[in-house]
Amino acid sequence: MPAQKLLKLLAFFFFSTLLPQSLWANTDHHKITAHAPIGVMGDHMHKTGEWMFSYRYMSMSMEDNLQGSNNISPEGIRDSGLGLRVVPLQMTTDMHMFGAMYAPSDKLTLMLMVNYVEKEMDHLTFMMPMGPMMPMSMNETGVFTTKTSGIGDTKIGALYSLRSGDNTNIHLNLGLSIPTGKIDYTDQILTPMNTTPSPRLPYPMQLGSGTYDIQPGITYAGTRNSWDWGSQVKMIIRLDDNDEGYSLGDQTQVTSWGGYRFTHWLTGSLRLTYTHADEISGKDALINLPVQTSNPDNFGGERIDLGVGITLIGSEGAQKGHRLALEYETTIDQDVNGIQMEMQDMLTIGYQFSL
Ligand SMILES: [Cu+2]
Repeated sequence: MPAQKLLKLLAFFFFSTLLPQSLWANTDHHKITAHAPIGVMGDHMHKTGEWMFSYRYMSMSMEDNLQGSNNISPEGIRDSGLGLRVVPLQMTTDMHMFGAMYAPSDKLTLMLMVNYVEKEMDHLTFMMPMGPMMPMSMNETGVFTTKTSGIGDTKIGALYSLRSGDNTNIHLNLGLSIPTGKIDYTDQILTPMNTTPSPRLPYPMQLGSGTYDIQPGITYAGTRNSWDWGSQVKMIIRLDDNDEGYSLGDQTQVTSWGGYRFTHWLTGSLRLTYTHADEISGKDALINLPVQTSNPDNFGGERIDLGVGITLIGSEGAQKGHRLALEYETTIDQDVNGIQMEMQDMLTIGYQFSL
């Protein structure tokens, strides 16, 4: 790992852990169960015998293209000399995530998460001149949209408590992603030859990784007075190539948040997330279109997202145990491998109920 990346990781730990500790170090023992912003998974544990059910809706939006960290236009991509004739313009990913948590003991919380995913991508096709006699110009274009939807990968996990104090908690995250999402979706496209076949769609339009992935991590969370904060480091490690002959890139994510409780039923939060992902290794022989998303090298990179969130907490009567939360994240810095679409923002709305 290059020194610059290591420095970024250390900076996150400093701001999330040491700084808040020293700012708010006092002897107040007012204990509340703090949750991270709704976009963070596996942030909290439960007490023996407790169940929690959750539903999250997450919408992710990508638009325009980057080469490294610089913007590149569709014409720039066409003229890049890489033989690219189809350019993605926009992509939305909507996910419906259903989760359950159960704690057989105070030391251990088990998790299950099932996803339904919908993806949509708009493209611009630059038509090939159809021969010397044809009047069609180099700039003739067409547009088309591809869509996929279905079950995504299923995640099971265990949270194991390393330290449970009055004000701070540390636990290990041990996750396994099971490849229930299909990776052979097809849809109709518009080729530079003005034909409309339905080939296998490029990697970002598939709904799963096709591999068993382990997801180890560690989470630190603290709370004092009306403040709470935390930090989580999580990795995704692909165990093998999938049946189509590739594996998505491994990923490391560091996220740190701070929250403030305005009243007993309302909290607000700020969060910074750093994500590093590798390119795809291997190749699906059936993904072969003149578009950047068909090239395994045009995957991975790094990015920083800034999130703002609110959580409504039901603490009395019929609302007890219910939470409703929203988090909006926007990408503030991004550096991609090769040419890729630019991440714009993410919205997560979630409902949690514990008993
Ligand atoms: Cu929970």
